Amino acid sequence: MGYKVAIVGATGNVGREMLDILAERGFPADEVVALASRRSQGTEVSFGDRTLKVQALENYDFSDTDICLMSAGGNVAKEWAPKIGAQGCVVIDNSSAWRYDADVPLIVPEVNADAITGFSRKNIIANPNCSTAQLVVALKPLHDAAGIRRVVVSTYQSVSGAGKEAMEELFNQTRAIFVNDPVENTKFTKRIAFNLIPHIDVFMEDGYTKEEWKVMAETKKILDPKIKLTCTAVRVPVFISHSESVNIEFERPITADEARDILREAPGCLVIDKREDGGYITPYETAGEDATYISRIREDATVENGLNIWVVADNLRKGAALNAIQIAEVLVNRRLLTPKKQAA
Ligand code: 11C
Repeated sequence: MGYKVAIVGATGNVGREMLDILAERGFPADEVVALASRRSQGTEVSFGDRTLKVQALENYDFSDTDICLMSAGGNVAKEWAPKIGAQGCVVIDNSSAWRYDADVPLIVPEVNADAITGFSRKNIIANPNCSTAQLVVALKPLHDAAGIRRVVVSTYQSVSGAGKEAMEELFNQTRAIFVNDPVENTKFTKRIAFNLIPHIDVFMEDGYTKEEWKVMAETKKILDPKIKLTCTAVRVPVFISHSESVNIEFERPITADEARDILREAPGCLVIDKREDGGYITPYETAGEDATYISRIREDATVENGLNIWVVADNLRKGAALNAIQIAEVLVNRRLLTPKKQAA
């Protein structure tokens, strides 16, 4: 007997990916329910070769649902995740609302699957920010091998991280520039077409943006609080997939060849690293893919035990929907959750 799974935010970029990935991976679900705000009630979404009618979150009873995959933003998560969790349904939330709560595990299965057992305190598990997820998948095997002391990361983040309207804004601005129409910004603070913007999420008091803060705080929670990390997050005119330039200082020596071999064997990683024209990955090539791609592995002689790497992944998949479903798979495979129908 399988699980009953609800997707909250089923009409969004990440919600639709979740439905595709559940079907693709044959997740053991007897029933999948698509939920969103009242505004989207009745909208149809695809699930494998079927179509689901979206129901209103506000009217849905979670008491016979086992897993809720939530991608509906921080405010919805703050209000609804505890209510849903209290009905015995495990919430895997994609927003930042619960990530820093000591009673909520923040999980990237390739990195810290064992930490998942803490979920039963609130019945909530958090999924990290997209730029953190791919970063820690690449850092974990290197940290195990040589001990990471400090990381300097610069992100090149696609517009899909900011939602469907942001993707439309890039498309509309690009078209407007070609046909000489006025260019309008609504979602971004400056023009994104043929430009880039060193600002994602709100500014914090210390001058970092919230996106940068998230990468720093989440890497510590998932991987190791002792790692020193600084981040500059930049929005780029790419539709899907985030890229990261990552400079790493290790405790112990590690060569580029050793790092390449380690990353080749590491879970979730795919190394494309030929030192020749085109011998590296670009974001366009990773859209729709599950792996975290790593290229441009090279030693940094300006610091002791330094390496530079280039990390790219589909932000809607590894950065969000896929990671959430991998978390659900850990619950299932480790028998941490019995389907309610079976338990009854
Ligand atoms: C972006 N990384 O690209 C953000 C989107 O905390 O889950 C995801 C925000 C989050 O704009």
